[in-house]
Amino acid sequence: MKIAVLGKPNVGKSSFVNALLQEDRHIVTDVPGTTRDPIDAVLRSHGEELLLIDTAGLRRRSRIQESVEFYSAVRTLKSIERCDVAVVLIDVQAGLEHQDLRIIEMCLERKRPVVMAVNKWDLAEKDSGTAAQLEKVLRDRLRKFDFLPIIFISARERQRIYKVIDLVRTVDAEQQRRISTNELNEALGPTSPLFRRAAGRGRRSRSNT
Ligand SMILES: Nc1nc2c(ncn2[C@@H]2O[C@H](COP(=O)(O)OP(=O)(O)O)[C@@H](O)[C@H]2O)c(=O)[nH]1
Ligand SMILES: [Mg+2]
Repeated sequence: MKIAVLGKPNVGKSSFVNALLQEDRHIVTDVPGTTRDPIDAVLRSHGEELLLIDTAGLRRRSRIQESVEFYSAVRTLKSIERCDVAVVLIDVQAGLEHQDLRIIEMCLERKRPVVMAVNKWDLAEKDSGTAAQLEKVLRDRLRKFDFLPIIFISARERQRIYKVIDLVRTVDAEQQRRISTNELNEALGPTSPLFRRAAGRGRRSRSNT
């Protein structure tokens, strides 16, 4: 299974990949957006090899000769096309922005299931209700994508990072699932409650005209 790690620069993609690998294969620095030279990495998990695809932004030389990374839709798209499942990271302090919705949309348009991981949870001021409240806010913002699994993680503290992989497995299994004709008929066919309700509505609207 190939897992793309997506998100804007500085949300912690490389840190997340490093945390899973427990080694510093990727260079992470404290200067925003200075991760360099991403390499695909293999994570062994439950006797299986998972390919992790980090997505670096593009680098651009600024006036002060510093290398600054910026979000690149082209690179994101390349990662999406190579993957089976996408993990979209956001920064808990930045919240969910238009750009993040665009990344999620790009994944789902290409039929790649998405797990949303809210990173830097260690920096959030929180009490026992914070995660539930924030999850509700995020689902409202996600609108038509509100079905996505959402998990709060800290790549720095390695908090719940393997739970992300569990969720990846779950959404991948859902994606692989084939529904038999029988099951489909039962869900949508003439004997199903859904069908009757639809038919009922149809009759009512005809008799109204
Ligand atoms: N506090 C905190 N900082 C993090 C966490 N994950 C990443 N960072 C920091 O965020 C910055 C950007 O991380 P990086 O992995 O390079 O982000 P990328 O551009 O998405 O690959 C670095 O300074 C990291 O140390 C986290 O879970 N908690
Ligand atoms: Mg990076």
